[in-house]
Amino acid sequence: MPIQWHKTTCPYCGFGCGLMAGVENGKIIEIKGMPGHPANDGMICTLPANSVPVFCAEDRLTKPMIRRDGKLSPVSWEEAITHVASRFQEIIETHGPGAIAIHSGATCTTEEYYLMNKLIKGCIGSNNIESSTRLCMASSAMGFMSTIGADAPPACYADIEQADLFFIAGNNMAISVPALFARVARSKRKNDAKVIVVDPRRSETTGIADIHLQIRPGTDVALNNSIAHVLLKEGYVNEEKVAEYASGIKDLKELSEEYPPSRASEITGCPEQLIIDAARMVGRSKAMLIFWFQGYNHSTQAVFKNNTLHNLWLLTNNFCKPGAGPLSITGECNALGCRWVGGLSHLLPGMRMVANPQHRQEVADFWGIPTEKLHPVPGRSIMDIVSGLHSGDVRALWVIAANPAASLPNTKWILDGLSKAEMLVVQDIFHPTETTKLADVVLPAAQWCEKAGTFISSERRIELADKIIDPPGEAKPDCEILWLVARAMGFEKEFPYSSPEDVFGEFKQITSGRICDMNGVTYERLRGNTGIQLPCPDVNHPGTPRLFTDRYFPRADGRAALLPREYLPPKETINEIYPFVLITGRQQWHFNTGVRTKRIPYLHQRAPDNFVEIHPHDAAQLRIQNGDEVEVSSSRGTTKGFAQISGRVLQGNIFMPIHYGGAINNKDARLANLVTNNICDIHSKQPEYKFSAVNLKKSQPC
Ligand SMILES: Nc1nc2c(c(=O)[nH]1)N[C@H]1C(S)=C(S)[C@@H](COP(=O)(O)OP(=O)(O)OC[C@H]3O[C@@H](n4cnc5c(=O)[nH]c(N)nc54)[C@H](O)[C@@H]3O)O[C@H]1N2
Ligand SMILES: Nc1nc2c(c(=O)[nH]1)N[C@H]1C(S)=C(S)[C@@H](COP(=O)(O)OP(=O)(O)OC[C@H]3O[C@@H](n4cnc5c(=O)[nH]c(N)nc54)[C@H](O)[C@@H]3O)O[C@H]1N2
Ligand code: SF4
Ligand SMILES: [Mo]
Repeated sequence: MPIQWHKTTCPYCGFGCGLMAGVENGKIIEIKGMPGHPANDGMICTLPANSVPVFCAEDRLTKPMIRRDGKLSPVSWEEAITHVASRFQEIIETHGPGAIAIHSGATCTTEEYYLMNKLIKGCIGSNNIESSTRLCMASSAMGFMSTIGADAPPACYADIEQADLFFIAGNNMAISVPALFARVARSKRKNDAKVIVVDPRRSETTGIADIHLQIRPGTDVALNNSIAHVLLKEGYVNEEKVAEYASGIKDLKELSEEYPPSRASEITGCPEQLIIDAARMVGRSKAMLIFWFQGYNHSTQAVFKNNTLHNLWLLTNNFCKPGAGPLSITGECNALGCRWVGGLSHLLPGMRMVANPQHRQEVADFWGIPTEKLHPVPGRSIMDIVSGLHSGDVRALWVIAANPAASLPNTKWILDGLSKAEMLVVQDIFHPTETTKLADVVLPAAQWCEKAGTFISSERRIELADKIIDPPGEAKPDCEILWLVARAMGFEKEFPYSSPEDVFGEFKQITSGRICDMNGVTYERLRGNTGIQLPCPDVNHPGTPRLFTDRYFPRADGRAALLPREYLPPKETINEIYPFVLITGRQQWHFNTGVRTKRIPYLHQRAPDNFVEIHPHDAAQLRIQNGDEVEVSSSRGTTKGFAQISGRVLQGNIFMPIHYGGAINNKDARLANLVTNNICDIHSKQPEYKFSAVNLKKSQPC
């Protein structure tokens, strides 16, 4: 039988590349890029291109398991579902709905997020639902909310070819979004566009920069305020025009007075002239496209970094026109879907807020429940859920498609919290993971290509990732597991679905009239094609490439907000005992906590062990040589990796990837989060993963 090719969407980063999966004898044998797709036009990057082995890797979960006498043992689905539902119910009856929480990854489908939200918020009456979006895009979402009044990225990928300046901040897109980087690099070459990169490291992305602002970690707000200072001082801002579409120019002007380039240079460590040059480049640009990522969001000033960056495109009228605007790429493949379904504890489906009484009423009416059933107070953030496990206020946690034991900061504190759960249910595709190892119940899920559902990419494009092959053994699609547990808890009427398509058909109705309106989207319309950009209110609507082109923003006065934000240093401070700043981040060969990628031999062999980038001067002082095993320790724990001595990091900084696990206090410790701090941005509750005070030394042989 010849290979059959099926269209699908990439399950790794949030750029949403169109892929083709080749199937032979019921097995996926090749993945390639889809020619003509509006995101990648045939290109494919390392992770999906090598993902075939993930479908037949040894540790795939094929049967539910329950922990008995300390050991996870296989059971039937019926037993697993009854056990989970009855334990959840007992805990709710004894301790109230707030004792239950769900935490999911951002690779779930829109339909799966919708079911989780309906179950916990609408049926159980708890808002304790979180997702990796809290660790990833919560600050971008909050940044958009405060600046433009809605969590709605306005620009689109077609802008890449029309921009004359790319402002790339805290974003190593050459590694994290290679298809985007390829387009940016091509546009630079063909259109002579300019590139500014702001990053404390010399990264793969800084290679194409005309200006690299190698700032000290955490100092972006001072830099952005100073760029605003130069723009305003040197006549690049038409203040009258700006006031038509944005409020706050007077206050911003006042604040930016305090950030002359000389002061910003002291704070950031960047030469004064380079800051001025960058500001002039911004001022002269006719179409500036802005990208930012975790160098912004993983910070205690995360939302303020977002706000001050938004100030720059607003000041320079760089939005809602071809080639210009803020284009926030999401980390995981359906992070935007997650946000729009309400996958955080303060959100409700269809871009609504828990704290808004009208929104609660609309959702309650839609679900046919009394409004009082929807708790009026936002639930716990994931870090508060862990605090709740420590204090006993949270007793049960259901983890779906996430690996919090490795991905959350300050691992020891996280593991202590997770191990206090009376009921930890983990629904994954692999066992063991750092989190399944702690579970009371493990539920085997079908993965990408083995189930159907929609993903929404960073340019608001909704696509169908259809079922192509059967899942192994008894693994079930996450949707099905969710509705089985819900029904076993007594919510048969609320969960009548028999397919993800049914779920989508219901969910889309609650998006009517919202910016994420998907009423014109059907599985039929999506099948085999390259998706539709939302909003798409009816079946004849072609989709919406750019938002707010009428320059009306959904805020009280219809204008966006210029927000004056003071620079504050990172919350964690270095000291004599912990004199280095640890930055954590990504590399090419692995994805997040590496659960899938470490099981792909080609990828694993390229990057089998963790490393620590060290500045040559620091290495010399500590007598560390390339390849030496080094120990990185903080007040929270110790981890290890191999020294990579390079001028990529500033003196006093070290960098470590996040993709490796390993036990605590043991020679195998490789997990960066053993040492990271769990302080969060107070607005977005997102952890400061990119700034931890640590010590560094050569490991002593045992
Ligand atoms: N290969 C691969 N691709 C991925 C992933 C993966 O694990 N592997 N994960 C996906 C996910 S979930 C996400 S969220 C994205 C993340 O993608 P990125 O955000 O691009 O990746 P990171 O390496 O976390 O951080 C980006 C850069 O921020 C810089 N940085 C650190 N501190 C600061 C600061 O204070 N200011 C500024 N301006 N920069 C700073 C770091 O030096 C780093 O180069 O990647 C996605 N794509
Ligand atoms: N120190 C530090 N820590 C970080 C970061 C950092 O930069 N520095 N980055 C943060 C960011 S941006 C993110 S997004 C998070 C990511 O944190 P997580 O989302 O917790 O980590 P992943 O490794 O993506 O875990 C995904 C899990 O889902 C499983 N899975 C895959 N597909 C399916 C499926 O279809 N169904 C089910 N049920 N399971 C599935 C995988 O096997 C894996 O166990 O990490 C955060 N942690
Ligand atoms: S750029 Fe992102 S979406 Fe595109 S193929 Fe690579 S990982 Fe997948
Ligand atoms: Mo992420």
